[in-house]
Amino acid sequence: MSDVLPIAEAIARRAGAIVREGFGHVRQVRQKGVIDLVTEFDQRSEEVIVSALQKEFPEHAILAEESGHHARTGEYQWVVDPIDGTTNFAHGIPLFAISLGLLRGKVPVAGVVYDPLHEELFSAVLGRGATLNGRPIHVSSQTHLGQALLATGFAYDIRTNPRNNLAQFAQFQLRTQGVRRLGSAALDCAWTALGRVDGYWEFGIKPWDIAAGGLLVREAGGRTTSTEGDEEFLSTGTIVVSNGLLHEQILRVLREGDAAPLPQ
Ligand code: LIP
Repeated sequence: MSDVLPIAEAIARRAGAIVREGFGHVRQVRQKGVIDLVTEFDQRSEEVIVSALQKEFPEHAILAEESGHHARTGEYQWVVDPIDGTTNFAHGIPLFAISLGLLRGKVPVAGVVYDPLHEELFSAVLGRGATLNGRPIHVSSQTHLGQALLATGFAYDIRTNPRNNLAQFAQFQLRTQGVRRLGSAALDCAWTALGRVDGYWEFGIKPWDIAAGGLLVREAGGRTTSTEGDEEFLSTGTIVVSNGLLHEQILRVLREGDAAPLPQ
């Protein structure tokens, strides 16, 4: 599996070069939904990634955000977000990433999250640790939720879905050092793996947003589950990643809401 990673990293860098050049020069923004956007650079990035993966790994299936499922019969599937943080990218906010995750069945076994503006390439292979630009990374050592910095996001159906994360956002704001909304799930996970933030949670999230990032956190010594605490997180549409030390405290706030204890 470790021979897959350099190829995935090179593909992410090629797509990242296109996205980096397009930043600040978006000319085509299409509404995919009431909030959800796609630009010409999402499309171009995905075309480069999908064609390169099909050339390098013809027997692997691909699930890509913009072009959907490219079926194959084997056990391996790539899960691709050509720009995670499209809203940021379209508005000129410099926080977005390319995310490539490789699944064996339902289990993430390799992942790359690349922030092309800041030249930060996060990588991981199952059982072999996580790196940033080739150097090993590790989650934070924070044990107290009241002193933790978390991240979260809001799904595109926030205006109609009663489970829109606004109550949870308030509950965590009262119980932590703060909650950041970066606008990129892949970077929320990568920054947790690096220890920049201590944890992240989200509802209504897609596999292509979190497949690579969920593995990064596990391989950096943290924990990745659904918001119910299930290890098999990808099929649930929810995620909690943390440094592991805070995980049960985060799950408790999600479970108990306003009844969860406030920091002393
Ligand atoms: C985004 C995620 C973000 C989430 C947004 C959206 P996209 O992905 O990275 O965390 O809150 O709703 O799903 O659409 O920019 O690839």
